[in-house]
Amino acid sequence: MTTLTPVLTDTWDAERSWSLDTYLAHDGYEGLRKALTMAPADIVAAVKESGLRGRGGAGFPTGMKWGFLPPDDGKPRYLVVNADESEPGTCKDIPLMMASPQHLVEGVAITSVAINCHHAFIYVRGEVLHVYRRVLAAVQEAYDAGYLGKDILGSGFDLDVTVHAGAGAYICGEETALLDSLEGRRGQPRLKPPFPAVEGLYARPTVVNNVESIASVPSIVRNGAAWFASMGTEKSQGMGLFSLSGHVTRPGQYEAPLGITLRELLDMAGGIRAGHTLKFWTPGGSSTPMFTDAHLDVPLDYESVGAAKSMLGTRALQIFDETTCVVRATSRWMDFYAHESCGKCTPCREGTFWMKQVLARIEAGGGVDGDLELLVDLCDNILGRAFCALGDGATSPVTSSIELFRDEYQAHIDGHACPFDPTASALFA
Ligand code: L3W
Repeated sequence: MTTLTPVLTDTWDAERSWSLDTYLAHDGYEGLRKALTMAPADIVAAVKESGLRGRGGAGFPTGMKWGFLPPDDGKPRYLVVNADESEPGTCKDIPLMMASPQHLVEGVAITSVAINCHHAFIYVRGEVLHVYRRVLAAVQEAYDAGYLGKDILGSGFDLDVTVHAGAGAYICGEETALLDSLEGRRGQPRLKPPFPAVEGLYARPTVVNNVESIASVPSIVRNGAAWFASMGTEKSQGMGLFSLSGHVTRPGQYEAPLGITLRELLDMAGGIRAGHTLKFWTPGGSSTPMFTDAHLDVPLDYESVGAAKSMLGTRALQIFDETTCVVRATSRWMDFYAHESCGKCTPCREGTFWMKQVLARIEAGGGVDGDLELLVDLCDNILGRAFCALGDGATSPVTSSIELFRDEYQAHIDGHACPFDPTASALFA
């Protein structure tokens, strides 16, 4: 693990980095102590001023989201942490929760004080049993030490935290599907508005935030909004976890200020695997349009990546060298989207299934003239017409790969076979 801004990753290399003792030795819970002396509105104001934007993909301003809660009517309001990390390539929240779960638990406590919530939930992806156990243990340690439960740190503030394991569905990372799942129903997205901030869990005002967003809160309260805002760029402030995977010498999580470039990250990660060259990469997971070596110097902040016609997303940088067949990669991603489509809306349910079939036949050498136009047409009929972001996201690898590598698709169709040696890439079985 390499870091330019050791905040979220400050203890990752320490012995028993996940323990409360290690966390306390690194200023752990100083943020909560400070928060308990502050007016809740001042905590919200500090997070707004810091510029922290949602780290789960959309980049929505965190403090503004908290500010959307209606005035407190004395009835329950909830904090729900979206820990259902499952976007292909996205691997930051699970390592964070494994290496330093107390960052998250302290963030949950501070956020709960800020929004006057007395019952918070952490919704963890169900297949990853070890992370569920790790977070459960961290919450128990915090209860035992008086950071959670009744009268935390003698402040008179009560907070219970429930750790909930999902059942393993990508759709449950969509915030309203997550809420349905948490309520015990089949996870499918709800119509928005109302947004969860107004009507969320059990139809009560609810803040839903990503793990990394909440884990960033203690450092903001401890060090001040100006400190956080001094990192990153003017509109994309602070630091974040960048996950490098694929054909890179040292894959893993790299903590760095927003605005760093892939070229700089590759320097830290030992470059593309020896003897090979960069072909394409995703800036923020498979749902973000892909980039090529022409984008090595694009600053990885929300604005610059957007201006380059992609999205920063979850900063999941999946790196592919020249041995990788882009049709094969896109086809594997589509297998995922078709499998994970919840089926609620027709464009996504039918469109992903149809695209999976067309991509599979092109990959297998059975593509026909007109298939590329058909794929683009399918994307046009999903984008902006699906019920939630999953459908839109599924179109990104298709449209961007056809735009950037049309000749490669055509070579599959004309040659009636894939021109690549699948064993050379070794990434997609
Ligand atoms: C109150 C308003 N709240 C917006 C809230 C809203 C949500 C947040 C962002 O998609 C993206 C997606 C994936 N009053 C509000 C309001 N809000 N207006 O702000 O909302 P939105 O709709 O922009 O985004 P979203 O539905 O949260 C998330 C992309 O992330 N993504 C997905 C990653 C997947 C994972 C994973 O594996 N867990 O992170 C990657 O790029 O495509 O664009 O809270 O309620 N007026």
